[in-house]
Amino acid sequence: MARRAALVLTAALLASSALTACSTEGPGSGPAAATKARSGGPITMGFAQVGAESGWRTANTKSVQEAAKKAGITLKFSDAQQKQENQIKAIRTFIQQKVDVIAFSPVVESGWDTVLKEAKDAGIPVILTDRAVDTQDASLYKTFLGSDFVKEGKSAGEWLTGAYANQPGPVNIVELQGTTGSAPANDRKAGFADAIRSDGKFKIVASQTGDFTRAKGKEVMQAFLKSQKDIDVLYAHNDDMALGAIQAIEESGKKPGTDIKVISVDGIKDAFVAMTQGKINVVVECNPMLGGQLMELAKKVVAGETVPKRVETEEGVFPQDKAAAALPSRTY
Ligand code: GYE
Repeated sequence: MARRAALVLTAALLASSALTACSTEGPGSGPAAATKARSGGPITMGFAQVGAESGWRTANTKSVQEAAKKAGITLKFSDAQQKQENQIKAIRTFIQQKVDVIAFSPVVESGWDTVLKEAKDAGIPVILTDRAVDTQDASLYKTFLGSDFVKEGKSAGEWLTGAYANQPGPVNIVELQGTTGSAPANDRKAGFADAIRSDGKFKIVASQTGDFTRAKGKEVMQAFLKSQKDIDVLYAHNDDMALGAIQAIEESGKKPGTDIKVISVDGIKDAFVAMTQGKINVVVECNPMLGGQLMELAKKVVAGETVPKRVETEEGVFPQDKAAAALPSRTY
């Protein structure tokens, strides 16, 4: 309320409110664009989630909800069902509701400037979590919390080049991409391509989106199996698509993990189980348990403290022979 009122008050008041806000803003941000530092009282966070497309997402949602509760932060949660327009609507609603902070995991990378500008003009700080946005204006968000998806793709590719180091080519790869235009799909594709580029024997013979879901992963793999007669490797951008594809491979009479090597990303329990059964060869971890760190960052940005522009999570790579030992301690 006070934040909004400041926008329409006299020039003198504007100047003083801008001064307070300047502690958190870089040079050049006008008073209307400034986030007013706030202290005390319960914090309300509007959280615009991508959807419920995967095991990773379910774990992420649970982590955010539990952490908000623990931190005493009131959470307004919205599920966009993997649609950008739903997320934009949710963010506009949060702005109308005058929440203290907006956190969201952008379904795709581009097309956010307008709504982020609206949040900024309303003085509401925005935290990007899990997925990044593609913008020229870094002042439209306070911080990003999540993974290095390029690195994940690279790790997947490096495992492959290592596994096939002493084998002749060609090595025919099919790729199941995540949601078209999303940061993890773009970056996991790029990182992987980078890692296999130096050796011409690795060939991506087909690459299509499976939208990060089991159903789509299965469907697209069925199509790959029909159109490609010689598939050595499946690279799936997440476990759910890999698990769906494994069903398709089995139904075609082939053995996943043996006839077709399977590389996946995330590290959900079901994927570890599939690894212990020999059906997935390697999983690159991507940590969804971001809730605790998100609430810490939210408290800081609402209080007007400076936070790092990018906070990355630590992750590992789990080849099949490490799966059984790791399975009991998997938390998602
Ligand atoms: O890998 C996938 C989910 O954005 C990192 O989204 C996340 C990805 C995750 O649907 O399973």
